[in-house]
Amino acid sequence: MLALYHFGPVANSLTPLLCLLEKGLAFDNRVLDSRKWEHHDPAFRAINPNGVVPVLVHEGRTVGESTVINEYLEDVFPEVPLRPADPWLRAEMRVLTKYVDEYFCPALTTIGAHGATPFASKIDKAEMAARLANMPDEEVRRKWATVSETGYSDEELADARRKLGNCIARLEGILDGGRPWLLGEFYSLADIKWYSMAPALPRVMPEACNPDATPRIAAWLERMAARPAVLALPDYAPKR
Ligand SMILES: N[C@@H](CCC(=O)N[C@@H](CS)C(=O)NCC(=O)O)C(=O)O
Repeated sequence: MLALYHFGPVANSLTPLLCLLEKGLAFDNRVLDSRKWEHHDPAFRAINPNGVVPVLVHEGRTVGESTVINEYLEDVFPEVPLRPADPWLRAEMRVLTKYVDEYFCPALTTIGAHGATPFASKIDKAEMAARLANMPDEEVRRKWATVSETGYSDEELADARRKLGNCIARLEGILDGGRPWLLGEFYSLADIKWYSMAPALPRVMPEACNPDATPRIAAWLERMAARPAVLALPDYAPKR
Protein backbone atom coordinates (compact mmCIF):
# COMPACT_ATOMS: atom_id res chain seq x y z
CA MET A 1 0.00 0.00 0.00
CA LEU A 2 1.17 3.50 -0.88
CA ALA A 3 0.36 6.70 1.04
CA LEU A 4 1.44 10.22 0.11
CA TYR A 5 1.55 13.01 2.69
CA HIS A 6 1.54 16.35 0.92
CA PHE A 7 0.25 19.95 0.83
CA GLY A 8 -1.71 19.57 -2.41
CA PRO A 9 -0.83 20.11 -6.07
CA VAL A 10 1.86 22.74 -5.58
CA ALA A 11 5.67 22.91 -5.48
CA ASN A 12 7.49 19.91 -4.00
CA SER A 13 4.22 18.18 -3.11
CA LEU A 14 3.17 18.30 -6.75
CA THR A 15 6.27 16.33 -7.81
CA PRO A 16 5.31 12.88 -6.42
CA LEU A 17 1.57 13.57 -6.72
CA LEU A 18 1.90 13.99 -10.47
CA CYS A 19 4.16 10.96 -10.75
CA LEU A 20 1.63 8.75 -8.93
CA LEU A 21 -1.19 10.02 -11.14
CA GLU A 22 0.82 9.62 -14.36
CA LYS A 23 1.59 6.04 -13.39
CA GLY A 24 -2.04 5.38 -12.46
CA LEU A 25 -1.03 4.08 -9.01
CA ALA A 26 -3.63 3.80 -6.24
CA PHE A 27 -2.55 5.60 -3.08
CA ASP A 28 -3.87 6.86 0.19
CA ASN A 29 -4.20 10.63 -0.34
CA ARG A 30 -3.01 12.25 2.92
CA VAL A 31 -3.35 15.93 2.15
CA LEU A 32 -2.26 18.19 5.03
CA ASP A 33 -3.45 21.78 5.38
CA SER A 34 -0.32 23.88 5.83
CA ARG A 35 -2.42 26.88 6.94
CA LYS A 36 -3.64 24.80 9.88
CA TRP A 37 -0.05 23.64 10.53
CA GLU A 38 -1.18 20.03 10.19
CA HIS A 39 2.41 19.05 9.34
CA HIS A 40 3.27 19.92 12.95
CA ASP A 41 0.72 17.48 14.39
CA PRO A 42 2.31 14.64 16.37
CA ALA A 43 0.68 12.08 14.06
CA PHE A 44 2.62 13.44 11.06
CA ARG A 45 5.79 14.09 13.05
CA ALA A 46 5.77 10.39 13.94
CA ILE A 47 6.03 9.72 10.18
CA ASN A 48 8.49 12.50 9.35
CA PRO A 49 10.24 13.99 12.39
CA ASN A 50 11.52 16.80 10.10
CA GLY A 51 7.96 18.10 9.73
CA VAL A 52 8.17 18.68 5.98
CA VAL A 53 6.27 17.26 3.04
CA PRO A 54 6.11 15.39 0.73
CA VAL A 55 6.62 11.97 2.27
CA LEU A 56 5.76 8.65 0.68
CA VAL A 57 4.97 5.63 2.82
CA HIS A 58 5.26 2.28 1.07
CA GLU A 59 4.60 -0.92 2.98
CA GLY A 60 5.43 0.78 6.25
CA ARG A 61 8.67 2.42 5.10
CA THR A 62 9.00 6.15 4.44
CA VAL A 63 10.74 7.92 1.57
CA GLY A 64 11.36 11.67 1.69
CA GLU A 65 12.64 14.26 -0.82
CA SER A 66 10.31 14.79 -3.75
CA THR A 67 12.82 13.94 -6.48
CA VAL A 68 14.01 10.83 -4.64
CA ILE A 69 10.40 9.72 -4.13
CA ASN A 70 9.86 9.81 -7.89
CA GLU A 71 13.01 7.81 -8.60
CA TYR A 72 11.83 5.30 -5.97
CA LEU A 73 8.40 5.06 -7.62
CA GLU A 74 10.11 4.51 -10.96
CA ASP A 75 12.29 1.74 -9.50
CA VAL A 76 9.39 -0.06 -7.83
CA PHE A 77 6.69 0.60 -10.43
CA PRO A 78 8.46 0.76 -13.81
CA GLU A 79 5.23 0.25 -15.77
CA VAL A 80 4.35 3.55 -17.46
CA PRO A 81 8.04 4.53 -17.57
CA LEU A 82 8.90 8.13 -16.76
CA ARG A 83 12.69 7.64 -16.86
CA PRO A 84 14.33 7.09 -20.25
CA ALA A 85 16.23 3.87 -20.92
CA ASP A 86 19.21 5.63 -22.48
CA PRO A 87 21.88 6.34 -19.79
CA TRP A 88 22.82 9.70 -21.32
CA LEU A 89 19.19 10.85 -21.31
CA ARG A 90 18.87 9.61 -17.72
CA ALA A 91 21.85 11.74 -16.78
CA GLU A 92 20.25 14.73 -18.54
CA MET A 93 17.04 14.09 -16.64
CA ARG A 94 18.90 14.07 -13.32
CA VAL A 95 20.80 17.25 -14.16
CA LEU A 96 17.46 18.92 -14.83
CA THR A 97 15.76 17.71 -11.65
CA LYS A 98 18.83 18.63 -9.57
CA TYR A 99 18.75 22.17 -10.97
CA VAL A 100 15.15 22.58 -9.84
CA ASP A 101 15.89 21.23 -6.36
CA GLU A 102 19.05 23.27 -5.82
CA TYR A 103 18.43 26.49 -7.76
CA PHE A 104 14.86 27.03 -8.98
CA CYS A 105 12.99 25.85 -5.87
CA PRO A 106 14.94 27.95 -3.32
CA ALA A 107 14.51 31.09 -5.44
CA LEU A 108 10.79 30.51 -5.88
CA THR A 109 10.42 29.69 -2.19
CA THR A 110 11.87 33.10 -1.27
CA ILE A 111 9.30 34.88 -3.47
CA GLY A 112 6.43 32.63 -2.36
CA ALA A 113 7.27 32.85 1.33
CA HIS A 114 7.62 36.63 1.10
CA GLY A 115 4.07 36.67 -0.26
CA ALA A 116 2.96 34.96 2.96
CA THR A 117 4.33 37.85 5.07
CA PRO A 118 0.89 39.51 5.57
CA PHE A 119 -0.52 36.18 6.84
CA ALA A 120 2.51 35.27 8.96
CA SER A 121 3.03 38.69 10.51
CA LYS A 122 -0.56 38.66 11.84
CA ILE A 123 0.00 35.48 13.83
CA ASP A 124 0.12 36.15 17.54
CA LYS A 125 3.81 36.60 18.54
CA ALA A 126 3.68 34.05 21.39
CA GLU A 127 2.01 31.48 19.13
CA MET A 128 4.62 32.08 16.42
CA ALA A 129 7.47 31.77 18.91
CA ALA A 130 6.07 28.42 20.05
CA ARG A 131 5.67 27.29 16.44
CA LEU A 132 9.23 28.32 15.57
CA ALA A 133 10.58 26.45 18.59
CA ASN A 134 8.73 23.39 17.31
CA MET A 135 10.17 23.45 13.76
CA PRO A 136 13.00 20.93 13.44
CA ASP A 137 14.09 21.90 9.93
CA GLU A 138 16.44 24.88 10.22
CA GLU A 139 15.80 26.30 6.76
CA VAL A 140 12.03 26.12 7.24
CA ARG A 141 12.40 27.75 10.66
CA ARG A 142 14.52 30.60 9.24
CA LYS A 143 11.97 31.14 6.48
CA TRP A 144 9.06 31.43 8.93
CA ALA A 145 11.11 33.61 11.31
CA THR A 146 11.79 35.98 8.41
CA VAL A 147 8.26 36.23 7.06
CA SER A 148 6.65 36.55 10.50
CA GLU A 149 8.79 39.64 11.12
CA THR A 150 9.88 41.78 8.18
CA GLY A 151 9.75 39.52 5.15
CA TYR A 152 12.78 39.25 2.87
CA SER A 153 14.92 42.30 2.08
CA ASP A 154 14.83 44.05 -1.30
CA GLU A 155 18.29 42.60 -2.03
CA GLU A 156 17.17 39.04 -1.27
CA LEU A 157 14.05 39.45 -3.40
CA ALA A 158 16.06 40.93 -6.29
CA ASP A 159 18.50 38.03 -6.08
CA ALA A 160 15.66 35.48 -6.12
CA ARG A 161 14.13 37.22 -9.16
CA ARG A 162 17.53 37.22 -10.90
CA LYS A 163 17.71 33.45 -10.37
CA LEU A 164 14.16 32.96 -11.64
CA GLY A 165 15.16 34.92 -14.75
CA ASN A 166 17.93 32.36 -15.27
CA CYS A 167 15.43 29.51 -14.80
CA ILE A 168 13.18 31.04 -17.47
CA ALA A 169 16.11 31.38 -19.89
CA ARG A 170 17.18 27.82 -19.21
CA LEU A 171 13.72 26.36 -19.72
CA GLU A 172 13.11 28.31 -22.93
CA GLY A 173 16.54 27.14 -24.13
CA ILE A 174 15.90 23.47 -23.30
CA LEU A 175 12.69 23.59 -25.33
CA ASP A 176 14.54 25.01 -28.32
CA GLY A 177 13.90 23.28 -31.63
CA GLY A 178 10.24 22.55 -31.01
CA ARG A 179 10.72 19.50 -28.80
CA PRO A 180 7.49 18.64 -26.95
CA TRP A 181 9.11 17.63 -23.65
CA LEU A 182 12.29 18.54 -21.83
CA LEU A 183 14.15 15.44 -22.99
CA GLY A 184 12.71 15.57 -26.50
CA GLU A 185 10.02 13.05 -27.43
CA PHE A 186 10.12 11.26 -24.05
CA TYR A 187 7.90 12.68 -21.29
CA SER A 188 9.86 12.23 -18.08
CA LEU A 189 10.38 13.00 -14.42
CA ALA A 190 12.19 16.14 -15.62
CA ASP A 191 8.90 17.54 -17.02
CA ILE A 192 7.16 16.63 -13.77
CA LYS A 193 9.82 18.31 -11.61
CA TRP A 194 9.91 21.52 -13.66
CA TYR A 195 6.12 21.64 -13.81
CA SER A 196 6.04 21.54 -10.02
CA MET A 197 7.47 25.09 -10.06
CA ALA A 198 7.10 26.55 -13.56
CA PRO A 199 3.36 27.42 -13.58
CA ALA A 200 4.26 30.20 -11.10
CA LEU A 201 6.65 31.90 -13.55
CA PRO A 202 4.13 33.80 -15.73
CA ARG A 203 2.52 35.14 -12.54
CA VAL A 204 5.70 35.99 -10.61
CA MET A 205 7.78 37.18 -13.59
CA PRO A 206 5.18 38.32 -16.17
CA GLU A 207 7.61 40.69 -17.88
CA ALA A 208 10.08 37.86 -18.55
CA CYS A 209 7.76 34.85 -18.93
CA ASN A 210 4.86 35.42 -21.30
CA PRO A 211 3.77 33.99 -24.68
CA ASP A 212 5.66 36.69 -26.65
CA ALA A 213 8.93 36.55 -24.71
CA THR A 214 8.95 32.80 -24.04
CA PRO A 215 6.66 31.08 -26.56
CA ARG A 216 8.17 27.63 -25.99
CA ILE A 217 7.52 27.76 -22.26
CA ALA A 218 3.96 28.93 -22.94
CA ALA A 219 3.36 26.02 -25.34
CA TRP A 220 4.95 23.48 -22.96
CA LEU A 221 2.82 24.74 -20.05
CA GLU A 222 -0.26 24.26 -22.25
CA ARG A 223 0.81 20.73 -23.20
CA MET A 224 1.39 19.92 -19.54
CA ALA A 225 -1.95 21.41 -18.49
CA ALA A 226 -3.76 19.19 -21.02
CA ARG A 227 -2.38 15.93 -19.59
CA PRO A 228 -5.08 13.83 -17.86
CA ALA A 229 -2.92 13.54 -14.73
CA VAL A 230 -2.62 17.33 -14.50
CA LEU A 231 -6.35 17.78 -15.13
CA ALA A 232 -7.00 15.49 -12.12
CA LEU A 233 -4.85 17.55 -9.75
CA PRO A 234 -7.60 19.83 -8.31
CA ASP A 235 -9.10 16.74 -6.61
CA TYR A 236 -5.96 16.56 -4.47
CA ALA A 237 -6.05 20.10 -3.04
CA PRO A 238 -6.77 20.64 0.66
CA LYS A 239 -10.52 21.03 1.30
CA ARG A 240 -10.93 24.52 2.76
N1 LIG B 1 13.89 19.18 -0.70
C1 LIG B 1 12.62 18.81 -0.13
C2 LIG B 1 11.92 20.07 0.37
C3 LIG B 1 10.78 19.76 1.32
C4 LIG B 1 10.11 21.06 1.77
O1 LIG B 1 10.78 22.05 2.12
N2 LIG B 1 8.78 21.05 1.79
C5 LIG B 1 8.03 22.23 2.17
C6 LIG B 1 6.80 22.37 1.28
S1 LIG B 1 7.24 22.60 -0.42
C7 LIG B 1 7.53 22.10 3.60
O2 LIG B 1 7.16 21.03 4.02
N3 LIG B 1 7.53 23.21 4.35
C8 LIG B 1 7.02 23.26 5.67
C9 LIG B 1 6.71 24.68 6.10
O3 LIG B 1 6.88 25.60 5.31
O4 LIG B 1 6.27 24.84 7.22
C10 LIG B 1 11.77 18.04 -1.17
O5 LIG B 1 12.01 18.25 -2.37
O6 LIG B 1 10.92 17.25 -0.80
